[in-house]
Parts: sequence; structure tokens; C-alpha cells
Amino acid sequence: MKFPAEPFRIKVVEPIKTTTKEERERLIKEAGYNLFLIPAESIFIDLLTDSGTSAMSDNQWAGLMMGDESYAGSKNYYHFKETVQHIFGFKHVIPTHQGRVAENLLFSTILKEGDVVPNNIHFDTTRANVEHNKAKALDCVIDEGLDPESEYPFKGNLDIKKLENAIESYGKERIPLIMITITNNSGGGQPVSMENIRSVSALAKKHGIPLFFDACRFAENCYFIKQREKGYENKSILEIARELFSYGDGCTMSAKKDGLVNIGGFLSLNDSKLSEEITNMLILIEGFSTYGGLAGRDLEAISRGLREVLQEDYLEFRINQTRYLGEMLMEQGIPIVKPVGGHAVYIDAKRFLPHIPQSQFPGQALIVALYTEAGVRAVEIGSLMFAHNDQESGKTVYPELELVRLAIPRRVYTSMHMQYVAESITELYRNRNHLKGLTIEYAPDFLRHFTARLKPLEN
Ligand code: P70
Repeated sequence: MKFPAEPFRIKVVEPIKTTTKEERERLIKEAGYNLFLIPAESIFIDLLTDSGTSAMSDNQWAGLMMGDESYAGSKNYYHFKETVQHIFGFKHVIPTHQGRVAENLLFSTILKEGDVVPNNIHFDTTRANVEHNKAKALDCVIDEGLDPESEYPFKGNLDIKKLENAIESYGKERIPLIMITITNNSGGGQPVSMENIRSVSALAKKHGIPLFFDACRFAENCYFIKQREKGYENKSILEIARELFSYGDGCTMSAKKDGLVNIGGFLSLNDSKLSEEITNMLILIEGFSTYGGLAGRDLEAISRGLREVLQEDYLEFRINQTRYLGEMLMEQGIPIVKPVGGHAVYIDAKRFLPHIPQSQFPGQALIVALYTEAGVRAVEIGSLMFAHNDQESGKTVYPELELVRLAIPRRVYTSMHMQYVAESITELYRNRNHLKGLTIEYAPDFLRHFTARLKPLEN
């Protein structure tokens, strides 16, 4: 494929440190074989997440100087609100300092014990926030979305039949909302089609159930719709986004992704009564309704970021850079989730390390080796993140997909950095038979992957 050239030039540089293999072996041991616990300074290429790691543009940095730090009614809030309404089209805009606070506010207000929330696939914090409110997080993605080999163009789609069955078996009274995650992060950064969103929306309306989007990567999803869905090839990303959100009742958003900022988020919705209730809660836990835990300058950076992310030359490069990394790996026969997603390349750890069972965390074993060998940090999206005890049977349930995600920060690394990553993984693939599984030494009750400590198994 064509080498994707960056549609920007570099004005400020941040040196990155190289470390020796011996140093990394010591650091990973000290960190309990958990990459979240390594000092970031000791990482050469950091693909842990695309969240909050974007490089801001000169226009966004200039916006920081325009910060109005008034406690109430800052001018940046009005700009922020106007921008969000312009793109997302919902009536109320509630700023939060990141996405999970929007989730927490929404779920703690509308969920009660025994409720069920269907989604294509809940991401970690979304699932945890649903479960923390004693509700059930139900994944309803289409079967293709669970098959790493399927080349279906919209593998993030919800399965309408699964959704209908859920409504029938649990009853609409127990389903306070349906969610759609765009793009579907846990399933490989795969997009959801407009057609599917329309069908889910019709079904939700028929039963009087509100539809919310987890909109973190909405612009990338809209770009895929433009590329892959008939009838959208000549529409702008803004037009596509507006149509997409018109089918829902609200959204939660982590602006740390497609907001192109390092911190921020929001909740946006049409229901005035719900908005009022959530705003009162916001004031209690996060901050006044015109700043929600953010500085005025942060709100300005988000407003500018949300407009920039809609630019097509940016999105074209973004999606191509991710695809470029994926294709370099595929050329070497390395098993990845196909087609390549928007914000990340996902390695299928089950097939990369078939000799390590899920109970020994093959995904984690792979990221530990990748860091030790090459100083590259990736994240496990598999059994360490998602295995849980089934409440009824008491047995451990392992996730269907055992993935390692190479998430690409926006506008941060060059395509040459991607080559380095691909070469490092290729080297590891050649020596994969030597890799060993891990066992847990400590783990908290929820969101354990962030703080768990592990140790390598000897045989
Ligand atoms: C990621 C981060 C955050 C996220 C998300 C979706 C679809 C909500 C949120 C919460 C989280 C993460 C994972 C591994 C390593 C580092 C960070 N996703 N919905 O990288 O948003 O973080 O702002 O509270 O993907 O995918 P927020």
C-alpha cells in the first residue's frame, strides 16, 4: 500500500528516551508485569491508548490562550456548547472531565438493580459503570464482529435479532436505554453502519427505549461510512455525523479520542428532565454546569478539536496510517483482526500464541514481551481485562476475543515509527514459541487490568 504521508509538519518536538533490554526487564518485573505501572518515560513508542494522547494543533494551542477561567458562564463554555450542538444536534450539553464521568452520571441516574443495557460491545469503563449500578451489560454485536477473520465492512453492527430477543426476554421496563459504541472499541475499532443505526433506532422507538451513543470515535466511524456505505460517498463528515446522531436521544463522549484533546468529555441529550437531574449531580461531584471539571481553556481546545477532527485530509491520513501498520503485519502472516479498524490494530493473541491458554493471559504475555524486546507499549484487551466470574454458575467466563491492541495516538507518531513497531512484532512472531503465560498475584474487584500484579509461569 501507499506510504501514508503526514498532512502536517512538525513545529515542536518531544524527545523520546531509549532504554536497554536489561533496564526494561528490571522495570517490567518491578511493575508486576503490568504495563500500566511502568513509568512512561521508559517507553519508546507508546501505543497503550489513543485516549488523551493526541498532539494538539497550533490552532488548539492558540485557543488555550483564549481561556476564560470564570467560575460560571465562561465564554469558552458557550463556544463548546454551540460546537457540540452543531455536530451532535442534541438539546443539552453537560461538560465532564472525561468520558467515564458522563457514563457514571447517566447510569447512576437512570439504572436500577436488575436492569439490562444492550450495546454492541461495552468497553471496560462502560461495562464497569453499568455493573457498578447492579445492572447487566449485555453485548449484542453481530457474529461477524466476534470473528477476527471476517472481512465484513461494518463489524461493529448490533445484531437486531439479539436485540429483539433481549427486549422480549427481559422486558422493555428493564431496559432503560440501548447503547451503540462508535467505533466498536472492544471488537477491533470496527464501525457501525448508518443502516444498522437506523434499524436499532426504529426498534428502540417502537418499544419506547431511549438510544444513546458512546461517541468517542464518531468521526472515524463517519469516515468509514463515507468510504464503505452506499449513498454517503459525496456527503461531508459533518453531514454524516448529523444524520447519525439524529437517530438517537443522546450520547456520552470522551473528547480524549475524537475531540483531539488531552482531557475532557461530555454528555449530551434531549430529555430536559433527565438533563436537569444529571446537572444537579454534576454540580455535586464534578463542578458547575458550565465547566464540569474542566478549565475554560480545555473547553476551548475541545471546541477547536471537534471541528478539526471532521477534516477529511486528517481522517484519510489517520485511517490509512492505522491500515498501514496492519498491512505490514499481515504481510508477515501475523494474525490480526480484519479489516483493520480506525484507531488501532488488534493482534489476535489466541492465534499468535496458541500454546498459551486464556487462563494464562496470552495477550498479556505478548505485550510484556513486546515491551521487553522493543520498548513498545500495547494493551491487552482479553482475559485480564474482561474475564469474570459468572454470578449464576460461579465459573470463570473468558471473553470470546483475546486481543492485543496497538492504539495509535492522533498526530503523534510518523509512519516510520509504525515501521519500527511492525518490525519489532515480526521479530517476536518468529520467536513466539518461547513465550510463556502469566499468573495473577494481586487483582482488585473491578477494572483489575489497571492495577493487577502478575508473574511469569515457569513452564
Ligand atoms: C481506550 C480508553 C475509553 C473509553 C472508550 C469507550 C468506547 C468510554 C471510554 C471512557 C481507555 C483505556 C483503555 C486501555 C488503556 C488506557 C485507556 N477508552 N467508551 O484506550 O472514556 O477514558 O475518557 O473516561 O474507549 O480505549 P474516558
